[in-house]
Amino acid sequence: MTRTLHLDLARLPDGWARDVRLTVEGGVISGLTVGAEAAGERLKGAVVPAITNLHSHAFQRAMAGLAERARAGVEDFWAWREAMYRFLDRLTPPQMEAIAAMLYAELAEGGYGGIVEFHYLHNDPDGAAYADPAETAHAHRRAAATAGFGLTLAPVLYSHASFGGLPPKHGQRRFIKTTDQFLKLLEASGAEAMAFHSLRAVTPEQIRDVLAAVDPAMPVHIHAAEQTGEVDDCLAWSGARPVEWLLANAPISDRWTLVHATHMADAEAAGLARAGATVALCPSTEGNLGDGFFNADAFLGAGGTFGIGSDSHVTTSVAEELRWFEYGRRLRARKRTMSGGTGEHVGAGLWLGAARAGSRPTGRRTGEIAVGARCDLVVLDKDHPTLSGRDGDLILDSLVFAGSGAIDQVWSGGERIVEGGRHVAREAIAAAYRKAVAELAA
Ligand code: NGQ
Ligand code: ZN
Repeated sequence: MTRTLHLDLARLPDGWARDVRLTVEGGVISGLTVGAEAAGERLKGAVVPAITNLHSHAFQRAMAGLAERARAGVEDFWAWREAMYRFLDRLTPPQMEAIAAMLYAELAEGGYGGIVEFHYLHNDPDGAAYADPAETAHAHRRAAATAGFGLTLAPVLYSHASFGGLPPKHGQRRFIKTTDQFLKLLEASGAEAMAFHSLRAVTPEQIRDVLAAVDPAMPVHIHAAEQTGEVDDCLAWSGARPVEWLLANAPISDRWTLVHATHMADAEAAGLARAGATVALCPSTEGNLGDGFFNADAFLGAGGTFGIGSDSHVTTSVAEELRWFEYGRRLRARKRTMSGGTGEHVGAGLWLGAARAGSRPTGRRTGEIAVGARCDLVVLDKDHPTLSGRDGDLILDSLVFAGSGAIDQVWSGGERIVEGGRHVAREAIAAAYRKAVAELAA
């Protein structure tokens, strides 16, 4: 189906333009004319590219806020992880679907147009494969379809508890696959991307065998160097730090997305940037879990690319993630306006950069209002108080630093999924979500 959209005001890759006509075919922008006569559907306000969320464990949305009680001495990342494992004791595929649909609807309202689902919840509560091994993958596909949200499914290989191929723990039974089972799952789920959970969870042989078996263009995702404990364990195992090990032993390239990459020495950060990998930063989760702060100076100084994931989903707002990143840098450096080149609008630079970063991790062009890119758009209400009197890139600076209430519409793959700031199917999705949460609490 071809559709024609008329954008009164839009942020194109090289600047703002008026009266932009888009033709959209199969969810992708196939034509773009600036200064066009009004035709088709008119989008008032200021239109910017929507963001692809580069990292998600959708089910964790339903436990956001449930692990926030102070317990002196024991409250660290690994204790949170135990709480997360317990949350999985009973979770069913229909509950996963309801939670994911709610999450995707809320993320759309927050400015995202699509998501990479880093999906490792493969097995039933006893740790046995479902009759259809892609059962839980399908649940996420249905959720994305319900929300009209662009999905890049990245099934995850998770085989071991820690470095050196240690046997999995009881709490990990729902994640575990062998290499062969995983390759079958990739097929059965129609995966667009794939993931190794972490260097802790797979062996070097598994990385080699999987990469030899899959489509050489398929995007690859992996968690790396999120916690100092993981860095120490990696050093003890190999003599190298996680990102250092990956750069030396895996074919890291622009096909790869490293999630977090929190603890990098300057040389690792520069090496990762030079290799062309994308970093999926998850600032709100990294803050929530007390991970540490990304080595942005070295990585960005070497020309590195990063995008945004919301990971455990303690917030669903793009602007909040970007703000956390920028404020983390400012707090550490005791300076202002850290990100971007001299004279650049920091909020605009962060937003547009995070949008563009969505292409390689998903394997499809997105994040720009340009011919050949997915039609993922955010329409901002220029009359909203936070945007009143703002023009040009001050619009995006104000969106990022003054609150995201101005999001009026979001389009994903050429379809409007948010209108008036609310997901078009929010009511039905929320009813199913409430039912799932009530079952889990029972
Ligand atoms: C995850 N989350 O896969 O959900 C992980 C916890 C792990 C974060 N790392 C499990 N934030 O890392 O072993
Ligand atoms: Zn993660």
